[in-house]
Amino acid sequence: MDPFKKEFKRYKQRQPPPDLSEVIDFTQPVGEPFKKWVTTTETHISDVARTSDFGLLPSNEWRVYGIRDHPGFIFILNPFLPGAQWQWIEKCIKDYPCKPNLCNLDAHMERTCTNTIWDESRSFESCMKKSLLYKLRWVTLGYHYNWDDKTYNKKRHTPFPPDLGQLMEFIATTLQFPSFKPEAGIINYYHLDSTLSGHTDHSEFDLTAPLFSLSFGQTAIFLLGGKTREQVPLAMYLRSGDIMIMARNSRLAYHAVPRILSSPTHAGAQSLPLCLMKDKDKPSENCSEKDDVILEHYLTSSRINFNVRQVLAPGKEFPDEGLEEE
Ligand SMILES: O=C(O)CCC(=O)C(=O)O
Ligand SMILES: [Mn+2]
Repeated sequence: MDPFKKEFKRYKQRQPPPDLSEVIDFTQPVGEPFKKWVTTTETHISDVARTSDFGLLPSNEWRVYGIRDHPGFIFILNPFLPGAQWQWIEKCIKDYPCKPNLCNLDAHMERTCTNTIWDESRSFESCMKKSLLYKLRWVTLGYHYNWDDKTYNKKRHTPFPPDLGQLMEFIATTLQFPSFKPEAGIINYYHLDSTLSGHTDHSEFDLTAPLFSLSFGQTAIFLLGGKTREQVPLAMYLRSGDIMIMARNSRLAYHAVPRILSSPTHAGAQSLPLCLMKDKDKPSENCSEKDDVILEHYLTSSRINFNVRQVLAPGKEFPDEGLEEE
């Protein structure tokens, strides 16, 4: 078994539980044992009015880290304003699964039925886990990744959601990637028993552009390896709100999610991460109380990750073979 797979299996295993003492925890001060790996980076100050529009802290307050021996890997510790992650979580649950975007459920039902995933979950009341929402595994945006042949195709394209595109361009510019174009997105929906095995994301034509990844809900253990499976990966926590970027030398690094961890239970019930706890005295702006209950129920046992890629090199079209297909 290669070293990447070995670490994947170690963190996936439930009994006996794995030793988590070497999982990099960016919420902790960079002391022992992590200082041998972690470096800190300053970001420049961006337009403060725009950061708050996106629900982000002013960028000079972001805590930005790198990892020694993984140049091009960037980690931003939850830069969202209190409560602001919900606007993006709601979009991932209510809006982005709808057409014209594609999702795993399209294979099992009329394509337009996936427009009603959210409404359907509202009718399930006490047994929400039986609803379609809990069967959602992925949504693709923009140039839709084809899972079977691992390609993008010029014809499998719908407009990238403008709100998400603007968020990604803003984050990219703040991190000094001003020419990044959000052209393809994958939203992954994980439950507490989900995993994602080791892989590289190499199907985009422009592999010099960074890949941006945002996480919401329950915590993942994320493995970051090197260019081959022979390099022993580092493990780190990806928590709600955290942003991770794979750029330059790390763009083609092997990575995986061997484990989703649930937040500590409260009074015997599964709970939300602290940063998602709502102030019960303040009603949500756009959501009814019932919507809040469904969203919170979902997030107590789920993780949402969206990752956004640039597919084409600046000014370049799809290569010819892309035109022939479909
Ligand atoms: O869930 C994650 O953090 C990683 C997702 C991922 O690697 C992918 O969709 O290619
Ligand atoms: Mn990936």
